[in-house]
Amino acid sequence: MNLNAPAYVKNPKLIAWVSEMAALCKPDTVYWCDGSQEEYDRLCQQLVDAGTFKKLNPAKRPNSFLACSDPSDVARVEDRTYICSEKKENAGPTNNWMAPADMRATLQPLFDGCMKGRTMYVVPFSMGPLGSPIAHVGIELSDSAYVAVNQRIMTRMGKAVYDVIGTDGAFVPCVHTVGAPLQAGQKDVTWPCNKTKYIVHYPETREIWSYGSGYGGNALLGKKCFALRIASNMGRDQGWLAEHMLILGVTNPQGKKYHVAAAFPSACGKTNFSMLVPPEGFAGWNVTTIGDDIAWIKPSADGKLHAINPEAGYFGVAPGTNFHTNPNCMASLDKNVIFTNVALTDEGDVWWEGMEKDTGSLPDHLIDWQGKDWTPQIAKETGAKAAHPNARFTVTATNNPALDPAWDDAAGVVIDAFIFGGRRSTTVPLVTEARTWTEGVYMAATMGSETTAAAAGQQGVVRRDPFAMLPFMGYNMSDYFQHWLNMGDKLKATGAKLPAIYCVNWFRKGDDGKFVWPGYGENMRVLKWMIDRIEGQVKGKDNVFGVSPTYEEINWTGLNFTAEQFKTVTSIDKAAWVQELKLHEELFTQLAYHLPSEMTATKAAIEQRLEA
Ligand code: SAT
Ligand code: MN
Repeated sequence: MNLNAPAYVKNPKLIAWVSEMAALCKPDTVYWCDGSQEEYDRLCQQLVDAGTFKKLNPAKRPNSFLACSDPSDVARVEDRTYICSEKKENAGPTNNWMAPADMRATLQPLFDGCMKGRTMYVVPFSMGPLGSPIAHVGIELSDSAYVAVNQRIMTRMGKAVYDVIGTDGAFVPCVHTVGAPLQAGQKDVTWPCNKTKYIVHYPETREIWSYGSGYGGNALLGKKCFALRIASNMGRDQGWLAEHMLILGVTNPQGKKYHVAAAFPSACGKTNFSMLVPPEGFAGWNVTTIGDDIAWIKPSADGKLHAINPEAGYFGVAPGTNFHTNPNCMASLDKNVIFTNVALTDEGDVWWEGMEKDTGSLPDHLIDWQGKDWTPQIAKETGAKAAHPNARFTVTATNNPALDPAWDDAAGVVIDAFIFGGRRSTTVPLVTEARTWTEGVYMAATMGSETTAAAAGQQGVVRRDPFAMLPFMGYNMSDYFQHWLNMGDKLKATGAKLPAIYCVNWFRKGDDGKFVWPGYGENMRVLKWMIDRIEGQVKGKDNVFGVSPTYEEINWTGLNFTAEQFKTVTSIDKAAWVQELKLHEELFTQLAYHLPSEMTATKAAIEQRLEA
């Protein structure tokens, strides 16, 4: 078939690969995306004509669209996600694995003719600033125009990527299909997908193959598939870190700036934290966003960790976002947004649960994410949600009023502290600082969290989610712990001061079942305590597993939060911790292969302190 490759594509390996994939997938045509605004507008119009997009009222939400997915295709599918390393032990016990040859044999018939009746979009993208020494490029082949336009927002997408690749530069090949070929004359559906799904990674050959889903991390392959699962393998081999972390800048009233990278599981408020607006009592403090989801972090020779956000946009959870929880995000969503699975108002605007907090009331009528009528009465009777709990917005970072001036800096920003946080209604205190790098790695490794709607399956059950990387780890989890320990040793050897490591939990609940900590902007109070610790201005007090603040060490100006409430969110219940350590033990049993001895030694030390 005619590839129609533009003259500026000069890499023979790339052209040969596209040719091979076109021969396999058998699309009607191949279209090479150039990343221009004209192209974006044209593809969006095409999606409107196909019924996949609804154009929102331009007076309310200029140049914005709503897509509603098939109800069976609304989140990442962890049980269909595979790490196909040559050896099973290299995928480790936390990943699904199949031998690469077996997986290739499984996928071959599925991909054969999978794009019939459709266009294959060739989507060139850079994860990170174009040409940055920390960045890497990929090419995604997809039969979804929805993917092409989302990738233009989420990545640096366009023909400039071919200058980086040149005639012989490396790129990560990513193939994606919705798995819904069209027979001649067959009418398309608005959200094509397939019941059968495979999200497959070959770490040795650095390839990604995705079949059957058009949604989020299953389909926008630069995100979790490349920037975390494949990149974690690159990072291990090349001595850097690919992490499920937001990156923020925080400047104090004297103008001194710090950079913090923070890991939380999906849908636990990374976007909110990265765009935090300091509350009353923090005049002169400023928080700026470098990234909201993923960090690539490379050490320099002088022992500093330089971090970039490999993405160029936010694919954030809409429900719960409002002017109280995240005013900067609400401002970002004013224009040029793609919404997926939120509700449509009678005025042609969007709505999701949580917006009633801004307006004081629920809308009288909506079309919900499944195209059904929604009224407060229907919601009351049936519990129907107007927006799917994992409904998302896709928006460019440059829409964010709190965007850090260095967000696109090729050199990245220097990290002063790491934060690890889970969603736990009990047991884990508001904030603790690790006394050593090893203790910090232990805290991150044993993190637990209640599951959210970001993944298909049951919600609200506590599972171990080491480093918030459980669904995103591209190799054996214990080898990853070792990689972190090695990184610490390497930094120490330069004589540099290591970043501090903190463990946080915004989600403790009281006896009434309500969150005790107000969260959102008030998290600034905890952030300030961390900075005070870095500056040696507060002492904290020793704990069974780290150092925690005293009530007096936190700035409470503008917030009525009593010492009693503080105790509720910071207390360590010995009996609960005995149980918690049993869960750590279970995790370590599961991860026994290559588990660093530092992990069991740190656990023993905690047990001793608990007994004392
Ligand atoms: O669907 S995504 O993987 O892109 C979002 C998330 O789970 O964090
Ligand atoms: Mn995420």
